[in-house]
Amino acid sequence: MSMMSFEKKYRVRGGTLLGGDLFDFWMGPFYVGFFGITTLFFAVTGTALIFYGAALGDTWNIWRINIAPPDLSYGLGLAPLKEGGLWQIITICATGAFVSWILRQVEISRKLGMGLHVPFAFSFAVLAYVTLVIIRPVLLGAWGHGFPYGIMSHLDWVSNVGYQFLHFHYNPAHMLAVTFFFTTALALSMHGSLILMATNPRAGETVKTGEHENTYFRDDIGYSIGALGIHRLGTFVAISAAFWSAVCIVISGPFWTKGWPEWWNWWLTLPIWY
Ligand code: 07D
Repeated sequence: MSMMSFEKKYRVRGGTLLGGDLFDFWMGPFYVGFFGITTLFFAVTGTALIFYGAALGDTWNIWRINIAPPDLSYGLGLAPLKEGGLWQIITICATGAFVSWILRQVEISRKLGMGLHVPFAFSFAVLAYVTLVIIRPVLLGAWGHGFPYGIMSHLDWVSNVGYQFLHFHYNPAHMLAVTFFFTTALALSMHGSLILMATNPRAGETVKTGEHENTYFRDDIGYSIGALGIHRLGTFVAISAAFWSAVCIVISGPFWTKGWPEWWNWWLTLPIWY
């Protein structure tokens, strides 16, 4: 089926979660939808507020622009715009845009009669963000625990929070998250290069098939996970990276207040040593 006739077949109304036929149309290649509109609203409002916040600051140096959360003394209350209130509204806008984007992905999947794998996977990235700016600050009792919006300032935040726990590399969930991030990069580079070497041959050579791909990996490492398997593995390792990232930061403070190296003392106190 050519792309055009396929599009005609699937570009029909229905499958929406909210709003019925409202905004149930396409603009060029883009599906609009109710949640496309809400995404646009939140993204434009949030971006405008970031510019406003930057204008209030003392620099237009892209690296140094900073929109900070309220002081800890505001607790979980609302702060004046110029004292963290902007950060609070930008956080609402960012969360609104990310959640709208997930729901738009759900609607597109439903229209196409496909599974919800993409929105499910993207939800884990959003979970990591929401954990940083909503869940953990709420558990700690102050919006001031969220990270500031700025390139250098958020890096400073990561460093400061890391050293509050003495040595963040000893956080077991951070270890898992980092390992899953690295494994994701390894798996994607192996998969991407395999597909390129099979399907994008030198001029004059034929495109190879799955047989070649499987045989390559059986010859190379003794095992081929297969065409479906590599995508299952990729989804698993990528989702796990974001999931353990969310865990590593939500436990830092709300559930563990000492240095992370100390957490490992359970190993030294195991009964097998006595
Ligand atoms: C949060 C993004 C979601 C994306 C979305 C969609 C936009 C932009 C704009 C809102 C999760 C699009 C987004 C369009 C939004 C606006 C304005 C993804 C998110 C929704 N660390 N560490 C991590 C490593 C050290 C520390 C995660 C490595 C030190 C702290 C990851 C090393 C110390 C925190 C990671 C290392 C330390 C982290 C981040 C190496 C400091 C976190 C990735 C090699 C001294 C953070 C949930 C992530 C976290 C986090 C990796 C070192 C501290 C696993 C490889 C030892 C305090 N570190 N780290 O989760 O877990 O992205 O966040 O040394 O809070 Mg670490």
